[in-house]
Amino acid sequence: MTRVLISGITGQDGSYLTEDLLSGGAEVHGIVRQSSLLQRTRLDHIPALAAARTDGRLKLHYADLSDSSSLQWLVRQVQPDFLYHLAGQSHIKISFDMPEYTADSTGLGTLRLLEAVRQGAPGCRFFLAATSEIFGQAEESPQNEKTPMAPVNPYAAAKVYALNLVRIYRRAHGLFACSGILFNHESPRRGENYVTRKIARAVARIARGLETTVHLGSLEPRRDWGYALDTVRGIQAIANAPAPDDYVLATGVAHSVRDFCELAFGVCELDYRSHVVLDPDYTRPVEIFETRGDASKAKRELGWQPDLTFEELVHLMVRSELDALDRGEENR
Ligand code: NAP
Ligand code: F7E
Repeated sequence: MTRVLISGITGQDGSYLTEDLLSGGAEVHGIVRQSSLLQRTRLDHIPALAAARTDGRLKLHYADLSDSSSLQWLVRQVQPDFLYHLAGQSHIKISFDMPEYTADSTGLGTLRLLEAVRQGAPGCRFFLAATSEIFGQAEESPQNEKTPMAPVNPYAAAKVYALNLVRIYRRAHGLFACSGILFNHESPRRGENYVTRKIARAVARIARGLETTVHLGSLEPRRDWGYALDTVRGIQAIANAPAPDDYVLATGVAHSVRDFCELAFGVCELDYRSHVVLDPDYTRPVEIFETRGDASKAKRELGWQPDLTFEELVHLMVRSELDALDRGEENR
């Protein structure tokens, strides 16, 4: 049975990846960190996961990206065939407020995990969730694996460090270390302080009369927004490729925050202009105006391409928020 260790199992991507891996028959081990609440909202409600915890195919272990000894111990104990490294502080505005913490969890956390693999399970395939943010405001569009790295925020700088480490460990130590240069990917499980989920949630609450406005930063930035489940399929294809390499995963199409608002409010026949309040609290010291990825290498070498369109994604996210409200629940 394939044994997989996931850092970031409680996050958006980690929860989808876990469902996929369990349905494919793998044994999944997840890293969770100590907190005052035991609720893990993206995992707790999934019946297949509850069953897998009972039959021992899903195990959660306490560790932290800041704590080498727990990571070293865990990798030695589990002896994973694959390690999907998805954990870290990933919010860009917060990375300006907490640059040192971001560098430690996202940058050094990757080093600690790579060392744990090199010393304790050198045959393990290591996957890093890298990001389109490494390109900053790129001079070329769309961006591909050869586009120069030019980070403009502390999160992106930490991911550049992490991606360089993956390349170094691949070359210097012969590890199967690979990465996905992931463009934005969204879903009903996206964190509530990312713009797509924030808008989808607000639309549902406004439509049901619970709120009247949503405060946003700039509406002009454009992002290559894909669907998290498509990305999670791509991540697995990269980790299972014949040789370790880095691949862009993207849709190739960019839309503005304004486009997202227009469509999302449109699902409930609302006009975003009556409900969106521009608020400088949600702008950033440096903004990237457009990201757009070229995933032709992943398509050519791995046969990967995204399925869900932008319009379908927006509908899915708003409908999911409406359904959760109508069931009397908060969405996970
Ligand atoms: P997410 O929902 O924010 O999940 C982050 C995960 O990391 C959570 O499980 C979190 O645990 C865990 N974590 C954070 N700090 C940790 C620490 N110090 N020790 C152990 N675990 C820690 O992120 P996501 O959207 O699934 O993204 C997954 C990865 O892809 C991230 O590395 C992100 O940078 C990268 N990425 C994402 C996107 C995107 O559009 N989603 C695009 C490019 C790259 P808690 O639940 O305890 O907080
Ligand atoms: O912002 C603008 C904001 O925070 C998207 C992370 O997963 O993808 C994500 O980073 C755009 C930006 O995602 C608000 O300024 C306007 O231009 O949803 P976001 P992001 O910054 O693109 C990359 C690829 C990652 O790797 C990251 O980990 O929307 N925006 N108003 C806003 N953004 C937020 N969050 N909140 C607002 O109110």
